Amino acid sequence: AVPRGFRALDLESVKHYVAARPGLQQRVGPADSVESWSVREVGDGNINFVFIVEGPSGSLCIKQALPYVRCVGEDWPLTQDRCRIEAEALGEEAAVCPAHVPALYLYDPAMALIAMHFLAPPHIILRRGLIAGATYPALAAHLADFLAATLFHTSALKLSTTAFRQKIAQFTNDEMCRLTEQVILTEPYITAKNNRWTSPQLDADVAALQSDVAARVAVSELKSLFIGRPQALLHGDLHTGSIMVTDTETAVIDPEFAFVGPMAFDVAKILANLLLAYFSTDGHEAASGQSREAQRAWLLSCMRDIWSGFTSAFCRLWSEHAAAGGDLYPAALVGPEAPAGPATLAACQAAFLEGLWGETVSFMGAFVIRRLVGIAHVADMDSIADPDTRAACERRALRFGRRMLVEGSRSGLGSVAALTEAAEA
Ligand code: ADP
Ligand code: SR1
Ligand code: MG
Ligand code: MG
Ligand code: MG
Repeated sequence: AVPRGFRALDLESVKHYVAARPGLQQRVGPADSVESWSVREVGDGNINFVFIVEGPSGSLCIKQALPYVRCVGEDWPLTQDRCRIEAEALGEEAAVCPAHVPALYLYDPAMALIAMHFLAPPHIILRRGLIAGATYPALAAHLADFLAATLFHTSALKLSTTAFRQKIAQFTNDEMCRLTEQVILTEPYITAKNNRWTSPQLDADVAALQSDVAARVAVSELKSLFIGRPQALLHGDLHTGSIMVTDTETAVIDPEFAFVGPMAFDVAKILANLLLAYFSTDGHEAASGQSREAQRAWLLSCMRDIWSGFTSAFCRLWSEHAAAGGDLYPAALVGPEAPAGPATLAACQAAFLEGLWGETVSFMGAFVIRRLVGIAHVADMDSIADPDTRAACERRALRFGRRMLVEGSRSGLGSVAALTEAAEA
């Protein structure tokens, strides 16, 4: 149900909303200057409305969840509890990784709204920067730290199993998880009215995917992981549209899909979206006549650096907490005082990372495929105007996506280096 007292804000009413709340108003300007404030709606995501309010003292970002999916309209109702999830997830992320999360100033449950720090220009959505041909030297290290901190500290490697189960309950996020199950893990593999693709160029490719038994088996296994492997509090939608960057800073926004699920889901989503950017570069090169060779090399090195930086930082945290960590690998088994404790810990970590890589590759496949065949595409591809050029990029991505989904880390994709090499082939 829509919360009591809820009203959708517009360009005018958002100013008065801010002006009436001293904690917000003082960030923008004196209350009597409100008529001079400027407001713009900048929401370019699929789901919500985002306002930037600017005045003589500064600025503020207001994000409001209406009771439906923005890109579809009122025909697709969606829980406004996603705003609570986003506020609470931002809090969890900020507690362990404040450098890479926008500060949250207010959560208003009745208005299904959050107020947060405005990531001012030159901050840009990473996907937009990549489409323009940019590279970001600090990105891989920042994302590696974000992934390691958020995934380690919210797992039972760090928490007691009691605290961990409480987190599962707090972030059940049923409707948002069901949305993911529908649009990522089901619809691309069947005939569904939401699906779209570059037609007629990809018609045969999509028909082949939708009669591909091995792909259906693989995506069904992923759905089983998605619903049945609570490992850590995930961001839940960690694509390149959920990251704002400058040359030196990285901020992760939009965790409204947060839930306790398989760690591979977050790791794979960012890697898959970098790979989509990689496969789109031929199209941007053709349109502009400017070489994307250096960006291509950077995109693949960024994927390698995210994986290696994440796994190093994650295992470092795990080792540092081994003597007094969570209930999953208790000190009595793996702590420095336990007989063979350090050797046991190293073996546990190696087994963990091997399993994580296999799941990551398979999820990457599903994330690439859904952006080519499902309801929500990526601007990396959609911005390639010529349909034949676009379809050529998409076909290459679709084939590689299918390979990742079905083969996982088997047959030539056993490491991130092997995967990036195979993507180039
Ligand atoms: P959705 O949930 O609909 O995807 P997002 O949280 O991704 O919404 O926000 C949509 C857009 O609003 C982003 O792509 C970005 O351009 C802008 N935005 C969101 N949060 C901020 C922020 N804190 N600072 C600056 N811009 C933001
Ligand atoms: C209606 S599908 C919307 C998609 O956009 C979000 O960012 C998620 O990726 C979701 O699957
Ligand atoms: Mg978004
Ligand atoms: Mg969102
Ligand atoms: Mg995706």
